[in-house]
Amino acid sequence: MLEGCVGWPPETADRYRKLGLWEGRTLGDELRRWALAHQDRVALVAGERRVSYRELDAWVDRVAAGLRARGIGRDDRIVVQLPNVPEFVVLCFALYRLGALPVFALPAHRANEITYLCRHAEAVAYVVADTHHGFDYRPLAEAVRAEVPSVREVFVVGDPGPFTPFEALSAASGTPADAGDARGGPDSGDVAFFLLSGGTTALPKLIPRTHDDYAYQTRVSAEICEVDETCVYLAVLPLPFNFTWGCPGVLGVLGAGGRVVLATGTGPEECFALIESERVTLTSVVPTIAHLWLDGREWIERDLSSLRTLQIGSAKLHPEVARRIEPAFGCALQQVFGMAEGLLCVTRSTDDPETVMTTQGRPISPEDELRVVDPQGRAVPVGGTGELLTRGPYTLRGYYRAPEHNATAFDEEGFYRTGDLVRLTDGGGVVVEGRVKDVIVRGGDKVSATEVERHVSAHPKVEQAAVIPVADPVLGERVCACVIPAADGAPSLKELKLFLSSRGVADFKLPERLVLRESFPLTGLGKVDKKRLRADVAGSRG
Ligand code: J2J
Repeated sequence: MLEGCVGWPPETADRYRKLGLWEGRTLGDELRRWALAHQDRVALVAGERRVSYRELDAWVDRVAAGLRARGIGRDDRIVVQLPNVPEFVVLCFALYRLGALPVFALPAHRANEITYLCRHAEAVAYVVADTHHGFDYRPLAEAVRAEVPSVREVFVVGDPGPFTPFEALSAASGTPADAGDARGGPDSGDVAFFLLSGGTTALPKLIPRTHDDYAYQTRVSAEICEVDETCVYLAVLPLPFNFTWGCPGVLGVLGAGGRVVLATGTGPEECFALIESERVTLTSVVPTIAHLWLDGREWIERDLSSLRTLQIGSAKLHPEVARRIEPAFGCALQQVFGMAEGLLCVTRSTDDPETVMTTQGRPISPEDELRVVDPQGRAVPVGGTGELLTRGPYTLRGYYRAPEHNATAFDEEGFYRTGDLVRLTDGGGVVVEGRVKDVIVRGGDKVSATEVERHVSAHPKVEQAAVIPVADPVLGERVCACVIPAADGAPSLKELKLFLSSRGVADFKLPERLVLRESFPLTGLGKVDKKRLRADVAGSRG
């Protein structure tokens, strides 16, 4: 196991292998098998570009050879920050083949997040697009390079500016990627890549996912979602999101010989046009996008009859909205409750409609273990609400290089404390009732309150800050900064936003509401009582 990672206990790993859950193939090998099986079928569609399985496999080999020629190999970390372009898929599989480890950054991340990720992972390279949605990533790359000396190389998809063009990686016709180098190729039990946690800590945690565990997750979720060769998946959400990459997402659909269509935005006009023209059968969105699409359905004339399933997850989908999906889109709704850390729950096509409308599904694996506990850690009877703890064949046992955090994020039996408050139904369904973790779910984006507090508190006009969610009809929740001003005056919301942006904080984390207070309610232990603060703020106009 890579330094800084926590594996499954050997006897547990053995069991998962014996049960045939972990099949012993790396993700790079998997693509080779899929390419042999599906040859000239179209694997990827992006605008006018169509890439067959065979072409994808060969492109991956060329890029892997190019990376290896630049000294990138097994266990090296590479921060990948690309929008939904074919190069994302190609690069990740090239790294999987080399045993080098992509760290999945979101396109919305800025210097604050990227610098941290590069430093924490001691990344040797950083891969960006030239520009995306009006943002130029090259100056960001320059700033990151200046800050983090381990980053030797920056590769750019598009106009490279001062850096190496991504295209240069595939120019050389080297030896096949799996010819290996001195460090050897990866083993299926090795870490394949890092997802980011939507976590609670001041800085995002890195989630190691192994080849075995991720291959299992994507294969099983594809089976449950009845994905086959006829599946056309529209990747609407960012590719680096676990939901899009592997639930079943890109990997599950490629594994079944289906076709992946990459969307560049989430708006109903673009997405409906793609669904119509590519005859999309499956896609996955967050509730906020589902809302926009429901509205869009009223004025955008498109033929969406190819859609079979719309997956919705990442934030709570309210039953009233859930009930509108099937009539509006003429397809089945599938609720998805997942987390980058592992556990994935989905509703099934065979579930009765009430279960699909009112639960967030049940686990995809019979080996997923779920416990619902009260604040003292005691089991709550079925039907009661408590914190969800889980472990299983694709749920992490520890964050990367985070021993202190791991000591509290997991219990002594290796169960991961999700921070979600849930209730289990008699049928084994999970209903998400709330959360105990200090996170704001804005649309599908997770914002750590602690992280934003750290930045807001650094403002000279802020004495103390507490960041809380406020309810919002469109996004579900928005970020609200509650501030006790410093003696010499209070900051305005605009000042705070500019201040956080200047610190390189991603836009989706910026407070959208500011509440000034002379003091905060405190708990018996002297900590800010956020529950009361939330109730106060909800009951006032700021
Ligand atoms: C309520 N809260 C939900 C749901 C996730 C599939 C789908 C989503 C994610 C994801 C994912 C929810 N109702 N249906 O990784 O594979 C909240 C919970 C959870 C957190 C995880 C996937 N679905 N959530 O959203 O790592 O609070 O993963 O713990 O970004 O999102 O966030 P993240």
